[in-house]
Amino acid sequence: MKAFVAVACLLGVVSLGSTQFTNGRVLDPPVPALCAQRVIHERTPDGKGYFFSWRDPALKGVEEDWLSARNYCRKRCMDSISLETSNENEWIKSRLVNENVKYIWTSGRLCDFKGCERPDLQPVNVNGWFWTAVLQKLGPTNDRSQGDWSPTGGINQPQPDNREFQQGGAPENCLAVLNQFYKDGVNWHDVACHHRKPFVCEENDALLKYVRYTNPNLRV
Ligand SMILES: [Ca+2]
Ligand SMILES: [Ca+2]
Repeated sequence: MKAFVAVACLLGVVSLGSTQFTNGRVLDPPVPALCAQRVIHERTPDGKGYFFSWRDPALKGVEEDWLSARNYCRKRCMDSISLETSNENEWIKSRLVNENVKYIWTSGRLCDFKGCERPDLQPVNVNGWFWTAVLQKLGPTNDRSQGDWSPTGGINQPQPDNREFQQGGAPENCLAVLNQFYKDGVNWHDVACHHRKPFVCEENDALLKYVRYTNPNLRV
């Protein structure tokens, strides 16, 4: 299994503070009752459960911005999907192709907020991307053998290109998987976090452990 991550270090500096979110929005904590009732659409061979928003009758056609997608998942002891290995990446891409899904959010984000000043995260557009759900760094974006960034985008530049910001809009701080959006295959793009997309939740060990520990009588 090829790992995408060159440095599998924990981003201890990245607190769960709200500095990364605008308008005072925060990351939601898990809700034990919702964790116990979470819906699992598929499990990988290692037993980890996944939820696909478009397969849920109540969420069909529903799209969320990056933070709301994470919070839907987090209330259920999951988080938006983190694509740490090429196996998992190919697995999710085949779902998008087979089920004709245009794009999804992942937990990937640029560390460009307070707490991200650490030297190993600089320059941030190269070394500052991480999977927020598991606090794990992605490989450098200029090493094209790592990760799955698209070679092109809206202004014919390799991803991440921060296009929307370059054109006077919001910074493209969040990582989405796009399915042939620019006729460029199925691969990773940096996209402004306010865009709304379907999403995939992945069970989160830390949230499950926390809820099981604090609710010993609940089957989670
Ligand atoms: Ca994962
Ligand atoms: Ca982009």
